[in-house]
Amino acid sequence: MLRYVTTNPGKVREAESYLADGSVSQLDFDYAEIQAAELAPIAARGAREAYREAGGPVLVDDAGLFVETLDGFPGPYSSYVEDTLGIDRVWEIARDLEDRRAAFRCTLAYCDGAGFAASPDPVDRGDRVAAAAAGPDDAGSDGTPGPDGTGSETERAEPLPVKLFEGYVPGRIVAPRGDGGFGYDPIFEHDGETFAEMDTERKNAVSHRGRALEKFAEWYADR
Ligand code: ITT
Repeated sequence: MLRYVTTNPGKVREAESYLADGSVSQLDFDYAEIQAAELAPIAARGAREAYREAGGPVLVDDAGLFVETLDGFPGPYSSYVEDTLGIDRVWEIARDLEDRRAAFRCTLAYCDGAGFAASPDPVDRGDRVAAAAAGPDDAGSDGTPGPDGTGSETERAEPLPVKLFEGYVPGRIVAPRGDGGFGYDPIFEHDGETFAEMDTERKNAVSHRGRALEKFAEWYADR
């Protein structure tokens, strides 16, 4: 069974309509999020860690809000910023900007321990040089587990391949409106409505996560 790796029930609600009943379940697992300017390496590394935890196929969902005139802030730090500042203060910061364009991005990272045939969606093969240089302990955190879950040193220096599916939606930051959704939804407007004013079906039809899940579901049906 595929495990959808997240601590956020809002993401699971949105993912459910793309993934066949009974074929997926939530894995409430808080993988370590490395610091990076982009979502893909964070999600890929999280998928390797979650695969080792689950011992079977996993799908990690990493998302963020990128405000254009703040050079993409909070981006990969969206979770930290929501927890510390909160969305009302993010709105207060954005309110004074002349240009409040922003985008949500979502990266889904899939790992099942095997390799991937070529397809348009990218594969993260990890940074083998850095993994090898970091030595067996750190390389082990990215490496291929052997039958006993540890692997030989050579195996551990070869990170597992992770397939990536990306989704994006443009919009702008507005004063909070709406009661639905989660996270930054009340301050993100797309086509005249905030995501918190849309029900799950309508948000999915246009959202970063909906786009990424659509690509994943089509690919996964053949796997
Ligand atoms: P997991 O890492 O356990 O999946 P999380 O909520 O921390 O849960 P992310 O790191 O991907 O997930 O999310 C970064 C932040 O962006 C976090 O504050 C979320 O609430 C928010 N976020 C993610 N997707 C969102 C969406 O579709 N609408 C609104 N906010 C979203």
